Amino acid sequence: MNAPSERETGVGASVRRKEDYRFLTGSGKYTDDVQIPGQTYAYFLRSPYAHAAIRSINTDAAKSAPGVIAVLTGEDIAADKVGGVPCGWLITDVNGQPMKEPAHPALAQGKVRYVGDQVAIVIASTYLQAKDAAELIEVDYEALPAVADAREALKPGAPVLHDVAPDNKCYTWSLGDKAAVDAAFAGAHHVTRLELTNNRLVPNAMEPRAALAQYSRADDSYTLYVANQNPHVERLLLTAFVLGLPEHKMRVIAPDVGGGFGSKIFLYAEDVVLAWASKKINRPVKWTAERSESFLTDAHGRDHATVAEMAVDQNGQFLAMRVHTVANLGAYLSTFATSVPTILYATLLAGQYKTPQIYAEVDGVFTNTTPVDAYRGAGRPEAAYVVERLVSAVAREMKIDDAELRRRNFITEFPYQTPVALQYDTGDFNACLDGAMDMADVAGFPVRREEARSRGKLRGIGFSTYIEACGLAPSNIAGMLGARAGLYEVGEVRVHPTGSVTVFTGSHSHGQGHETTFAQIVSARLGIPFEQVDIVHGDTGRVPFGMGTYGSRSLAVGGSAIVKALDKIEAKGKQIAAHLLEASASDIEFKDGKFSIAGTDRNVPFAQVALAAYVPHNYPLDKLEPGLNETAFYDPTNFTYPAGAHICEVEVDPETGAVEVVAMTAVDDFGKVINPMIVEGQVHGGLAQGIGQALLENCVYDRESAQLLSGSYMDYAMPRAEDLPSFRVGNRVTPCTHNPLGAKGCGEAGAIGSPPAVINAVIDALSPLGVTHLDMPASPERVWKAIQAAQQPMQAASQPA
Ligand code: MCN
Repeated sequence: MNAPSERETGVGASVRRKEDYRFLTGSGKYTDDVQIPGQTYAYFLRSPYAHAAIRSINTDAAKSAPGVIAVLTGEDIAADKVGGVPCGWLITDVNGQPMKEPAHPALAQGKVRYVGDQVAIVIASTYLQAKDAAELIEVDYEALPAVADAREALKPGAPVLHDVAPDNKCYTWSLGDKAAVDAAFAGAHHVTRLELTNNRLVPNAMEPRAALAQYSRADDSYTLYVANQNPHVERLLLTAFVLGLPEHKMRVIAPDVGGGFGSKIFLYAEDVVLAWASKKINRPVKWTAERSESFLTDAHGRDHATVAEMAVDQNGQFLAMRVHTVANLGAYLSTFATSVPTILYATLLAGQYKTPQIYAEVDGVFTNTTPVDAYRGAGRPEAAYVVERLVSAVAREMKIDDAELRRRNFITEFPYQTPVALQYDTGDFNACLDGAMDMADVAGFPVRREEARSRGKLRGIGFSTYIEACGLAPSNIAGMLGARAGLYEVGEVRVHPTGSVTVFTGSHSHGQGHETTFAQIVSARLGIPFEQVDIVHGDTGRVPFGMGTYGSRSLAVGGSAIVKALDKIEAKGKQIAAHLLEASASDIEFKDGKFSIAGTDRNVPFAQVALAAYVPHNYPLDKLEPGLNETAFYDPTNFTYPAGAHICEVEVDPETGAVEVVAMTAVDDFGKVINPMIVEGQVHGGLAQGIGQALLENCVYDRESAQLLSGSYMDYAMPRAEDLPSFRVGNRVTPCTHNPLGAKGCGEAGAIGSPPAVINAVIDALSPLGVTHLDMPASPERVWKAIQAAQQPMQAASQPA
């Protein structure tokens, strides 16, 4: 393949991902690929009970099993005073008190609280030796009653997980003016009320979690290779908050990471145990999760039970919205668990609409289930689902066209201050809806519906006009809302003497193509070939302190930090060029890779300026330091607000309840786009996950025993290619007003906008049969039962008395 021309690699070009060569040829280097001489292997013994007291643990037989180097338990880790796994976001309860924050020991101490809780680590020369030896550990459990459902856990007499939270409540949190909302409801023409479940999901990254910890006695330091989305935060939590070490004594490397979807943002108990154990045995220790361990222990997503109401006037204008959500947090607080159903959820309940008053109340609840935390979209899919299901239900009940009702209520002027804290900077919601309706040929739908009917199929159409907040930052606002970390990003641009460039970014790419898109930005700005730019990420030993990747922040925040560093490179370059050209720096222009004196053809190319900076023979040393290497930290003033219109068409087989997505259209506004092909890929992936949530995926616990029933791909249905149509994807652009790229995030939008579009379409298909409500996933069984239940009253009514 010929090298692409410069024009084809600029900002806005669909450049093929440079990282794909190594991924597609099997040359990627993932944590499990790292081999360190003398490395040992760990197996975690996990609780088979959802809730039990540990009476005793006997490890004698395991310790003398072949190949075993150590067997360590909660007692050992407590004796070494290793701290518990911390939570990174403090939520303040409605009563003004801090949330309940129970200890989360990295190895269970006295009690286990979910199936999969770590009880012991066995370290041996091989993984199979460790696994075999674990079978010899005798744990005397006293089984306790367990609870998996968050609403059940709130009932009096429910099993109690933590002494500090006797009602199993971590917090009750609220946002908005309750009295004003109640008053608006009292005077409303119509109220629509829905009870919604947002199903629990398992993240299912392609690469399971893995970590390899190495302690060096030589300088009392640690190296941790870990499949993680934000290595600096992992290091900060692990050193300062858990192990009590100075940060510089640990290097965290997150090499190639095979997908995360949020589940690898967090500091996990396994990482703590491995780092601690590597010092204890003075050998490197490696652990890679088996897929069944991933099901049990990767932080799950969603799991909300919500009652949502919308008050409207006679014209369908929204007057107020009232939402109560019970959010399942699982057995312990994962790193960002507390922020997901609060700050990242209720602040998005305005959606794209001018609803003047909104009140939301959220109970965060402990249950005997795997901890729940951010999963692609984190809070925003839950909000979009509530808002968009509610809006379509209002349209149905008021007999107003779905699109028309949305348009009547769209926000059209910006900036717009919502009643739930956020200020949207820009957007054009009508433009996205127009685009999506054209692309989806909404006008032709009645004909398609009739044609489907002639084949015995019920065809439905569903809308979702979502908005989300991403580019997670700014630090001061996040701090006010309880974040225990900053949310800026860092970029270092290191120009080499010959003019090629290495960029060090605090963002982490685990499938998003940063090595390509960030290189596009740098090569376009410096006017150097795309191939002369390399992007480095994921190593605290090489990259300045950054905040990692989640909340679709990498381009808007991390990319902007790189732009700020490039600004400094250009400014310094101009001074060097002015010296070389014997001109004033204020007369120097930088364009197409050349510094020139304005209005003349006298210029020096970028590479010559770089060389002068490193070989400063002819250089203004009295005024300027040598070298061309600049770092910028960028903390934005607002979130970015991607928004769009998703339209889904389904066909339902009324005999079997099977739902087929026959068309899926997404027209989104991500501001300025760097690489349309990568963005389209991100949308495709998000849509697949959103459709998966709407129709297939469901994480199910047994109500009595709190055993995970959907613990493998035999029971947990992942979407496959045959479940998905060919997506129709378009975009509209309103540039973000406050970052230098004008870009908004795109990484989660597909998963946020699509689930309500799919369910609205299924309900639309079934509405002639009298079905008005369905929960996700709309599995054939559920749909069939809903059809039967809706038809029974009709049949009963037609029976003679
Ligand atoms: N981009 C662009 N123009 C825009 C917006 C983005 O060209 N206007 C490009 C970016 O430069 C980047 C990609 O699109 O290459 C995604 O950018 P962004 O929206 O900033 O999202 P992040 O890079 O921060 O990725 C995080 C986001 C999240 S939160 C989840 S969850 C998710 C997702 O990305 N997890 C993923 N997409 C994923 N894709 C893969 N393959 N694997 C995951 O784990």
